[in-house]
Amino acid sequence: MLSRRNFLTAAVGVAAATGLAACAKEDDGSSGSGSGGSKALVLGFSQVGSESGWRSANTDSVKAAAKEAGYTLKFSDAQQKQENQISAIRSYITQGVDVIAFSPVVVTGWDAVLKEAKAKKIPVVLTDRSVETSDESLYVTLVGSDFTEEGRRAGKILEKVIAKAGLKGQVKIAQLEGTTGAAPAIERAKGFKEVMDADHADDWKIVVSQTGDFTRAGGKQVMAAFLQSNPDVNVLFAHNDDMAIGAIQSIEAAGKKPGKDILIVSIDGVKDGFVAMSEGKINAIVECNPLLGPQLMEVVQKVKDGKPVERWIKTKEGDFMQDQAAAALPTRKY
Ligand code: GZL
Repeated sequence: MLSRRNFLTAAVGVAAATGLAACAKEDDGSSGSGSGGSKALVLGFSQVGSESGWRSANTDSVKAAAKEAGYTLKFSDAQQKQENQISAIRSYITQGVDVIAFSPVVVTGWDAVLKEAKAKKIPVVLTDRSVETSDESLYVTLVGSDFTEEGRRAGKILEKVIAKAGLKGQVKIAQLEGTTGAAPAIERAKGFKEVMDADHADDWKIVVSQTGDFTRAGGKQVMAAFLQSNPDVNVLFAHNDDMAIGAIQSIEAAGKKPGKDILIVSIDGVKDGFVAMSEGKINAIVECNPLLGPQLMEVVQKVKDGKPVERWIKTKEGDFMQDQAAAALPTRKY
């Protein structure tokens, strides 16, 4: 797995290569005029898809921040298909954009297209998710969360949830994994397992684990199957709120009470997740902040200007127990 090195200044001299961008047409309506009549910076952005509330909030943040910055944004939605992201990146290279940014749907399979961008001296910025590559010059920086830490935080907050619920005896965990091969799925599972192995080797067990692909439909379908195969599950760890919300539908259809018969810990912190928490159906949420737009545009400008940037720009995020949900809801931004 990529060793994300914190705060190394990436030499961006190459990345700052002028790469004169053709004056781009508006692809997405979120184009700017640039400042003082100069050509607006042209940013090519390939988004994973629109699979979850988190993703929609992330897209909104990127588009709003690009408009605010006066950039010409060329935006594409890959519908969670890597081949669509690769062809979008190739088209940005052909168009000669100033900077390419993308959230890679999975960690592997990017070297070839990133080498093409490097050959054309177009700098690449990763946002949200990371890639596995042996050639660290293929991208300048990652703007995103520490998913392994999110997994650890989920394990630690589950301890509080179990104590608060007074759950005794063997903790039988069902795990709804994110998209297979995606950095958040790999790393959240890894972080959660670290806590299990270190502190709960004898009383916690993941009895069933499967991907729900970060979607509500996936969470609902897979949880229904879990309840058939493992009716004695008493905890659900979902890699995102959308899968947890889908799972809640199956838990209730099985005549069980989510948040009581099956304790639920989830990750993201989207509004619907907080609503479910305020209704007592989710017990705790580990926040994963999707509002990356402003930070991303700041980095994009620095990269264009050839200024050094940190190798990993982490997002700040909190953890929420059920009794905090109602008070937090009115101020949630996504
Ligand atoms: C995490 C992001 C994940 C969210 C899901 O940064 O990549 O993808 O947790 C989203 O909701 O689909």
